[in-house]
Amino acid sequence: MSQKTAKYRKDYQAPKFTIDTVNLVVELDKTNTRITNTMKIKRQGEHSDALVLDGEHIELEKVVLNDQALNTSDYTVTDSTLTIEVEQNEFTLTVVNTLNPSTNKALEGLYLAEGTFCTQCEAEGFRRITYYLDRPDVLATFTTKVIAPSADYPHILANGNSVEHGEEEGKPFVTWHDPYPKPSYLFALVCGDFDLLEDTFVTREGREVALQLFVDKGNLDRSEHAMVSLKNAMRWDEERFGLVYDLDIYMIVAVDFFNMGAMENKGLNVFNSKYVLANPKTGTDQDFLNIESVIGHEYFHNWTGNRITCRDWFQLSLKEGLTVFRDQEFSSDLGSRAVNRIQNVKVIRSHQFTEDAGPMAHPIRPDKVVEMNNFYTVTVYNKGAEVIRMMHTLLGETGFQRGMKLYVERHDGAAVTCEDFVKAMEDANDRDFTLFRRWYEQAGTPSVEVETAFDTDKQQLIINTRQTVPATPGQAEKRPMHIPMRISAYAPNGNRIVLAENLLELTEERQSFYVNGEFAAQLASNEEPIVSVFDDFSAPVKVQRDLPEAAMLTLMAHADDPVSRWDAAQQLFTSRVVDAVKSQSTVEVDKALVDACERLITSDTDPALIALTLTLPNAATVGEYFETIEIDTIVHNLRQLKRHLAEHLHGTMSARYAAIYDELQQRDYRLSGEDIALRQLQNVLLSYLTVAGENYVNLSQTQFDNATNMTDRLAALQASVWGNASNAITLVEAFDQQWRGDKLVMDKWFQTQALADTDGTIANVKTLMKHPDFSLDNPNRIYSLLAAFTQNSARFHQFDGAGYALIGDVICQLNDKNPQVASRLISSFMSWRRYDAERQALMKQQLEKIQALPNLASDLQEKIENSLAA
Ligand code: B3K
Ligand code: ZN
Repeated sequence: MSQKTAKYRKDYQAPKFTIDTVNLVVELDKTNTRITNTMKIKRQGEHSDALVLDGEHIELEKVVLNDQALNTSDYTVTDSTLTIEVEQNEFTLTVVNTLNPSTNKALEGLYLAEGTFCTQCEAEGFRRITYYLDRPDVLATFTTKVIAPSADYPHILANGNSVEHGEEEGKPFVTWHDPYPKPSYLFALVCGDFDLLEDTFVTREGREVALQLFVDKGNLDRSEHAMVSLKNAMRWDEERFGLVYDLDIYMIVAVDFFNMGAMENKGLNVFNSKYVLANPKTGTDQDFLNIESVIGHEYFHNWTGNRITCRDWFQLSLKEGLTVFRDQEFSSDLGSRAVNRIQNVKVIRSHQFTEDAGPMAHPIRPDKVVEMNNFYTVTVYNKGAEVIRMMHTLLGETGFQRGMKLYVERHDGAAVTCEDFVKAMEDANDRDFTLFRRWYEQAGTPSVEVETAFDTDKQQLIINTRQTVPATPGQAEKRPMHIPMRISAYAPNGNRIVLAENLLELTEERQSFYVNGEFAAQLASNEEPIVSVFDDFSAPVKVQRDLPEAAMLTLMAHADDPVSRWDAAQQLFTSRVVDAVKSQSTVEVDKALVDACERLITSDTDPALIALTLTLPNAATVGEYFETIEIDTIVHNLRQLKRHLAEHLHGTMSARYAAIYDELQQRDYRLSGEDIALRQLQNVLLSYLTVAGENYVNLSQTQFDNATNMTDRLAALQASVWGNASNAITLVEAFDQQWRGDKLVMDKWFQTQALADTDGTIANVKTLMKHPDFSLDNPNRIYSLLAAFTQNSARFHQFDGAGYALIGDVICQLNDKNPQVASRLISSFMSWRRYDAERQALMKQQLEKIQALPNLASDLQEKIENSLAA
């Protein structure tokens, strides 16, 4: 393949031709699948341009135009296009081509893995199946006849409703028809042998929808939760968004070989089995919650993505930001809103802020793309969801839903832009979002300085703000953003003070706000209010503020908003680590902080919130406070902070741990909010106790041995391994013995060891790559062992460069095999300039080694070029 060149958002042109209907006949064969693709095509507008179809890694056999077979001189084929000079304005074109699904290890297009034929077309995989206008603004009605290789493949699936089935020359076939016009990226077919879980859902209009969940043989006992989640998602979307499912059948297939989490193909979702299969013995509470969230996400795409799709790939956040927002709301309505919000904030701070500060920084609607697969990022997805959430904050639920309704009315069945979404929100609410649009235009994390004062005479709160947006690649100059800032105020004793306004809108670089309130009711004459800003993380910004410790402790204990309470604690921890690193000393804990933690542990606060509050920020989050990331001292001080807290609090911690442990022992495992929260706290306490000293080793041992569920067993293993406890090896071996061969479960075991901070970690990761359950062909194994290792700040960044070399070598091996997975692994090298000179040199060396590969994949090429550019 020739190297790809950059595409720019500004160069968008409407398609020269459209395709109204597609008739596919797919004759599946392990090594030589034949596709006969008949398209009804129409010229768009007045022009005489040739028809240029996309096609890659496929063999052209024949081209037929209006029943007339073409000579090879009538068309031109390159390794990425098929060009045909056509005179007619409306015509039927049939293209016949072949491909080899067995050699497709990139898992893009049509591939065969462990006996299952499967497709993945987003973003540009359909062109690896047949020649086509493979772009999201060409919407066609698909009819797909799939002929299985033999009777060994009883389940033959594609999008829409099945309209015919039978047998041809001993081979079973099924024909599917999808009545909803769709872009090619939503095409799917699956063919294999599965166990099937069936159910039904009755829509609020009274229509019955058949629900089918296909899983690998023998896995029915792990599929219940996915089905329950699907039904919950269907109900929730009706109730909260008024959106109802449209086909008679909804199918989900779980496969073991899949590059990402799942794919929202119309009526036929394909899922990574990790986001379907779990029962209490094999899956953790977090697995169950992830399944609910991903099942919801793909289902919600049926409206936000499929019925209303993207005009071009620069608009990806149109569907992804919005759908992530919707899945976050789904999880929050069904479970704990506070816990969900805090977890989402953590993702932004530890991953998105880093991306925003690095060489691949891009606005949520990028302007320039080489390899589209590189733009399925935390920025497009998670910052994109924050941008939608800010609109929700500015408009309120009623206004936001009014905007949604107008958006759906206007654009159902069309391929549209982020601008169309913002316009619908504006028009439905009579608001002006001119400035707000900068969130779509500007990359980089805004930084907001906040100073507060109290005017005793006027009884008025004064809030001074200054916002800056840093320069990012290709965007030197930035303009101020429209930033919603939620605020609340408290007396020093924690009592809430009623304010005249709780939502301020920042729109200029510097602003002063004067806020009235019922101060006298709460404050003694010598007291000043304590102000909490960015409650509920109301904007994805970094806040700079000098707030006295005493005020932080008040907010930690008393802020109404649970996110702000959690955040105050995080700031207290972070500032200690940052100060220690900056002054080259070792972190200290003082009585005030210890007492605050002690009060929290013994309080009747939601145990999940206690757990989250006690979980220290990770090194990546702390690293964002530095220009040059001094990784050794950050890691060292975080470890010390945890040890100090454990040493001061082990008495309180072990008492609470024992109380929860005993309570949970009394009953069977339940996947209830209450029990999930208790297990979460129990297991965070266990991780502290394990570093408190050898006295507590028996706790992880007992919990591991007696666990009736994976949440407790894995937590015991992790506490022991990550706490470098003396029983770590025993537990690692016991887990291997119990679960070897059960690949999804073994992924947890790989990941736990990849994240261990010991001198032997790198050697161990290399050994684990030879474990019978490991394989470089399977993305899940690579993510659990190797991508996890890149998150191990202490060992990936080990001073001798051994961590870099390990991952660099793997990327080289994956370049030809699976570039999308290789590209994920290289992300951790992107911010090489943020580290010290020695590490910079070592990381750059790996980047240059990879860059020198013959046939460097465009995925890697784009990231390396951006990161090496000045
Ligand atoms: N839309 C897919 C992601 C496709 C990634 C292609 N490299 C899953 C999702 O966001 O729902
Ligand atoms: Zn999505």
